[in-house]
Amino acid sequence: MIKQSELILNPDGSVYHLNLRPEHIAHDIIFVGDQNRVEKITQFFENIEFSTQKREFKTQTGTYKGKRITVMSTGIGPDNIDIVINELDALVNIDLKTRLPKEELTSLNIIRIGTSGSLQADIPTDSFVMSKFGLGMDNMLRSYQIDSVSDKNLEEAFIKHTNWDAKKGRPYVTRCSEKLEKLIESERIFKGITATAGGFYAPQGRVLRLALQDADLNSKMDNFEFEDSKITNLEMETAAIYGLSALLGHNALSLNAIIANRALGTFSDDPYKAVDELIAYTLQKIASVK
Ligand code: R1P
Repeated sequence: MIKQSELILNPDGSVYHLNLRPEHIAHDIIFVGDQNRVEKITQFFENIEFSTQKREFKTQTGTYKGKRITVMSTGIGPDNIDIVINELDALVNIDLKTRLPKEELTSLNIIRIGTSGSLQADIPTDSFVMSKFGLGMDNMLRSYQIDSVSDKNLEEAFIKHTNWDAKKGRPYVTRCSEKLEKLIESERIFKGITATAGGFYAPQGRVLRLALQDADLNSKMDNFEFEDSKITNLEMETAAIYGLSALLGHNALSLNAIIANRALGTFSDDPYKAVDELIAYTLQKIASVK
């Protein structure tokens, strides 16, 4: 039995941070970072059956073209992803009354629609990127036993190429769900490795008043290549989502609208438009599976 202190439930039986009970979520889930983006997606739904918010975790469940979908904001960063994916998994794979893992497990389909900066000059602003791999530089996943889901060869190649300082912990690499990759891919979507940072400024090479541990890291990332895959973009959630989903048996895919090009130093003239287009594209693909 999982102790009360380990799986914390609210008085109404909902999971601690997400404020959700099992009946509140669909098995197809869209993650966004920003809570204000939840309704940008659910505005297209025929109906919304459930809505709640606690802290940055806003959830709405409804129906789009006959398909039940949950849209949820995760806030920023891998630490939030640890909370969101564990609590979602508890909703489907732990009996909250007996506090025991279920014998029959459910796999959720989780698709992140995010915004991100491109590291490659030839991946322009307003394009879409699908993360085939998530390369975690954040260490969150390292608290779990990850050997079964991490790509050691890619990890090693990245560590060697960047001369990665071991004091920052060992980067980890996990792959997207092949099932969702096939469902969503098309010619208009760039594919590659998404690097996930545990912060926004120095962890992504930004300097305001503090010097970087490795000022050349972003340019080393730009020219890293592994079996035809390059690091396309840098954000703060994908590797954590892929790693925890793979460990718990869920299918995950991360899509990003590119709103900045870090290689060229440019920013989209209309970042909202790119995100709206990616939302429309993703919804249509999810609804196509009956
Ligand atoms: C940082 O500004 C946030 O924006 C990006 C990063 O991953 C981070 O969460 O993604 P979202 O727009 O999806 O939040």
